[in-house]
Amino acid sequence: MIRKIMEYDCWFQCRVGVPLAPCAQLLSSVGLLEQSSILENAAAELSALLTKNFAVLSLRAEGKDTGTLIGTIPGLKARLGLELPPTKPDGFVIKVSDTRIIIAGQDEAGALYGVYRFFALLSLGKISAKTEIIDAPATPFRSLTHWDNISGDVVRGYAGKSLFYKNGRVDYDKQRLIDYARLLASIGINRLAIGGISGSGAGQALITEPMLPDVARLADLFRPFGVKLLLNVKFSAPYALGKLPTADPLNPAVAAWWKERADLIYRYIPDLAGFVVKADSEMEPGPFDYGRNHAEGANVLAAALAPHGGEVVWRCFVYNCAQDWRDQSIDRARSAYDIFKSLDGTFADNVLLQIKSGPYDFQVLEPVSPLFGALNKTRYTLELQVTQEYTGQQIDLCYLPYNWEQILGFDTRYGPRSTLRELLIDGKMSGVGAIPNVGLDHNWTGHTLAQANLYGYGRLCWDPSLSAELIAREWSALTFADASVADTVSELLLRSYPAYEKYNAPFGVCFMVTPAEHYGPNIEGYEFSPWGTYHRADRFAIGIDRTDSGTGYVSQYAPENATLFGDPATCPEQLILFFHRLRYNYVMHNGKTLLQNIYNTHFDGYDEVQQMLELWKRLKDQLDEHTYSSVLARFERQLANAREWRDQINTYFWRKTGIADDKGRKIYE
Ligand code: GCV
Repeated sequence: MIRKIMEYDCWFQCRVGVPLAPCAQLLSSVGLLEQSSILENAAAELSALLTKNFAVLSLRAEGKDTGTLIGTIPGLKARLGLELPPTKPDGFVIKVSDTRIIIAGQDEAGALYGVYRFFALLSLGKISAKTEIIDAPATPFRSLTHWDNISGDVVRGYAGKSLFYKNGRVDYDKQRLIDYARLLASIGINRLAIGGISGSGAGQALITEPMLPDVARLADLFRPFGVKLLLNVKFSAPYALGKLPTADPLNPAVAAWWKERADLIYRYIPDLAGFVVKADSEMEPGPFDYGRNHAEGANVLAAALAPHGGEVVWRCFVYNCAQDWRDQSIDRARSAYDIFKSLDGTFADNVLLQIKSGPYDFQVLEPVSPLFGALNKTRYTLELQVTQEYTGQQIDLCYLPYNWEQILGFDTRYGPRSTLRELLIDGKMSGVGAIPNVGLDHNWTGHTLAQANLYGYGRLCWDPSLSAELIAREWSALTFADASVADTVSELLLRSYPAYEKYNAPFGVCFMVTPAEHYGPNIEGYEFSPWGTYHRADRFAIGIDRTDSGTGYVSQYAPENATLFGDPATCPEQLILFFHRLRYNYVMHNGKTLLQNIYNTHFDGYDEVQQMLELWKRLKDQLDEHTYSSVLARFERQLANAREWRDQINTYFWRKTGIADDKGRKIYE
């Protein structure tokens, strides 16, 4: 039987046919003894989902202790004397017995997360008569930052227009946003930043009175789902909006302006989570404009938010984007560490530094930023990119949790338990933020299989020890009811990142992508430009020497890592060109030269995509026509893209070196 995928419903597909026993009877009423908007929503969500997806009539029973009982652990103890094991904030307990199913949160949000987890497990056929689960998120801050402009365009968006704005106004489909809130809550996301991030399209208008009522309505919409809003604000607001002559953070009038503005905003949105700021980056204004440092910049906003319990998410993506490419003494990769490390301990307690995963910019193969683990007295978060800017723009299949698993596994070597995963779990890192991949496309993400990236992001924020494979299997099974289809889809997901790595810029050299647009190859597109991302290939060699005889970047890592990366013999080869300038005849671990490895990976990458496409074609008779053909069309475009990468890269190096492929495969002149 072909079951049609409702692409709009993402991981909430119809499950009619999945046996509800042993608890079918208990699901027919959903009891709630406590009152709060989140708990009421949790109960409403469960009954609605059961009715819609399992076709069982599940009635809400407010004020009653019936079949499936939803509540908080303290509330259930007070009302019914139930002793449930305590868990962490946002955590939950699920307990199935003969007479009752209990879904109890440590707090209200925890109950909601418990409901969605219960529903997912029920959909997967994993709830039994004895199920007992205690679960809690690793970290309290699990956020998404929208880069949507108020014009309705989405910066680096590949799934249609903005969910929030149209033509310079807050303008949205309310049901769509409720459905979005459900998706977010179901994977544990609890912060959502809105307002554009860069340039004139930024939504700084959102913090002005004509628009604050609109923002308040958005906050109302997300609140029952446990999602608090953050606002992207511009450092220049005091003069851009406030008619002050300056935004100097040490000027008392500027501090007073931010305080007044925060007071105003909180009158509309009392539970606003805070601000997100991109300063001194890519032409954005910032404290450097006044000779101030980034702690001075962040702290003035933090002081304004502190009385309201708000936080400042201050991005560490700060670098010189007006670099002279001739000048080899500047290394953009050094920037975040150079600027922020020495400020450790000078940020206010309600500042969270948000550090991009790598020192450059979400490249396919890029080392983890040396700033992780290096800050001891400052709260910080990891920044990832779910939207596929450099990873195929939701045309190419590229399953990002594969890469995030490696990032989380990176050992900073600062003391015991020093992988990013452990830093997060132990609370030394304060959370995770990312740029989402959604828009108004009916399937949310352009490429239907890119829904797995959004799902995987939330699941990893919740539990960073989950494997990419487990998440792929879980998402596939939730989305594709047929087990053999789900298996094939998981396989495709898991093969996709390594394939993408192979046909993209080789061995961590980064930026060989079409400038500005960032899709498809342009080998020298960034070479003679001000952006600071060069590979400096010549006839003999390629890459940047970032050892101490070069830019010294490698010494920003803890000594063990500096030693590891600093020697080509021990440096992970996937990243070797990020750290070293190597001659083409450099012999790699497999006994082949660097050049031959570049040729091989590019031929292989294309072949991989061809095989993935063939694998997808095998699903033709098991999928509905729309899902099948829309994904097929993307695979066909991906194959064309992989071919372009393969041929442009291989031809480029063949022309530079005049050294042929040892297998004699076709390389164009
Ligand atoms: C919104 C990259 C993107 C920019 C983005 C920037 C950022 O440079 O290309 O579009 O700006 O990252 O993270 O702020």
